[in-house]
Amino acid sequence: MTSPIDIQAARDVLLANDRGGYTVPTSRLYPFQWNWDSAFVAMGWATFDEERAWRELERLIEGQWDDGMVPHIVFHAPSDDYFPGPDVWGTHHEPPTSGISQPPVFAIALRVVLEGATDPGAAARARPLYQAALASHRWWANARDPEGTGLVAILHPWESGMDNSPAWDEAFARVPPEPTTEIRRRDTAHVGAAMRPHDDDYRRFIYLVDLYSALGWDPAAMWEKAPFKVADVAINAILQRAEQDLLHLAGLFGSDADRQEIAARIAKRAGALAGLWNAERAVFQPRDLITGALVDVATSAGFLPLYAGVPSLEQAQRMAAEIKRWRGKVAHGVPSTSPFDPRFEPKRYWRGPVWGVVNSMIAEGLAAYGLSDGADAIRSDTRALIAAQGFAEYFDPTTGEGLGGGSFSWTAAIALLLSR
Ligand code: 9YW
Repeated sequence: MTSPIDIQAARDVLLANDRGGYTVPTSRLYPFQWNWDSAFVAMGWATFDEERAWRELERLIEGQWDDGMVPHIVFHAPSDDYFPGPDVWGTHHEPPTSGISQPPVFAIALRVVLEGATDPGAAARARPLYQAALASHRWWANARDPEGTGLVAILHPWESGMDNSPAWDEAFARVPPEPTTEIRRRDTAHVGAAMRPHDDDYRRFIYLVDLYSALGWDPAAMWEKAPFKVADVAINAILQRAEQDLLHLAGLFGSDADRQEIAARIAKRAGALAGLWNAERAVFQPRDLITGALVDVATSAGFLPLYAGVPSLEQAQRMAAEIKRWRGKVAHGVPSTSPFDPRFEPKRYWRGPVWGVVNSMIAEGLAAYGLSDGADAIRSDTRALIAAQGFAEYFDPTTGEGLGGGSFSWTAAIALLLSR
C-alpha cells in the first residue's frame, strides 16, 4: 500500500499557479498558458471548481487564430523567464501567441467539464467552446493534412508536446542547427541541463521558428517548405479521440452537416492510423513524411491509439503485454521511451521519464478494452510516484525520483483525476 495523494496539496498547486483564469504549468520555468496542459488542468479544476474549469478553456481560446489554430502557448502577460518569447515567434497576434499548435486535448476536456457540470448555465458556456473546438479540428485537417491522407503531421517537435522524443531524431537531424535568432536559453537556469534538451536541439528548434516566422506562419507555405514533417502517433491518436468527443458534443450543439463532417474525418483517420502499427514491436510508430518511411522507434506515444479505440483487441492485448515488459525492466511505468532502446535516458525529458498525463491516457485506453489489470497497474504507479515525490513535472522510471519543474499543474490535475 502506498500513501494516498494529498488532495488539498494538489488543489493548492492549481491555486498557486492560477494567474487569473489561466494556469501556468509551473512558475518561472513556464510562465504562460500552454495548450494541452490547460486541457488537463481544466479537467483537474472541474473536480473542485466548475467555474474555474470553464475559465481555463475560455482563456485558452482567447489565443485562437482566425484560421482555427489553437496555439501551443498564449503569452497573456510578459515574462523574461522563458525563451523563446513573443518577439522570436513574431506572430503579431493579439494576445501574443506562438505560431504552432499542440496535442488537441481541448474537446476531450470540454466534454468532461460539461458532463461534470451542475451549473444550469453550462450549456451556454459550452456552445461557443464547441465551435472553437470544431474550428481547431478543421484547422488540423486543412493546415496539417492538406493532401487529405487522414493523418495530420507536426511541423515542429514542440507541436507534438514531446519535444526531444527519439521519435524525431532522424527527421530532426535534417534540420540545420543554424538559427538566425540568438539562442538565450532560460530553461537551464531553472532546472538542471541534464534533464533538458541539448543546445543543439535548441538551435534546430529555433531554426524552424525562424523559418516559419519568415513565411508569415502561413500554413500552405509552411507545408511546402517544412524540412521537418512527421505524422506523429500521439497527435493523431489524441485528435482521433478528441473527434469522437466532438462528435458527441455536435449531437448537443452542432448541425447534421457538422456531424457528417466529423464522422468522415474519424473514419478516414481510423484507417490511416491502422497503417502505423508495427506488429513486431507491438507499438504504433510515426511516419516521416519527408522520406515516407515509418520511424522505427518504441515510445509511450506509440500506445496512445488505445485512447482512441484504434487497435483491434488483439493489438491492444499485445500492447498491454509490451507495457508490462517495459515496467518489468524499470521500476515505474510507463517510461516515455522503451527501456530496451539504447536511446533510453531515464532523466532526460521525453527520452525516458514517466509523465502522468501520458499514463492517464494509456490507462483510460486499456480500461476501455477491458484490460483492467494493465490500467490499474499504470494508475497505481502514477499515484505512488506522486504520493512519494510530489507534483513533479516527470519522474525517473528507474528510481522514481521526481524531476524537472516542481509544483507542476498537469501533474496535480492528474492526481486529482486519479483520486476521484
Ligand atoms: C518547452 C509545458 C510544456 C508542455 C510540453 C513540454 C514542455 C515546453 O513543457 O515544453 O519549452 O520545452 O514538452 O509538452 O506542454 O508543461
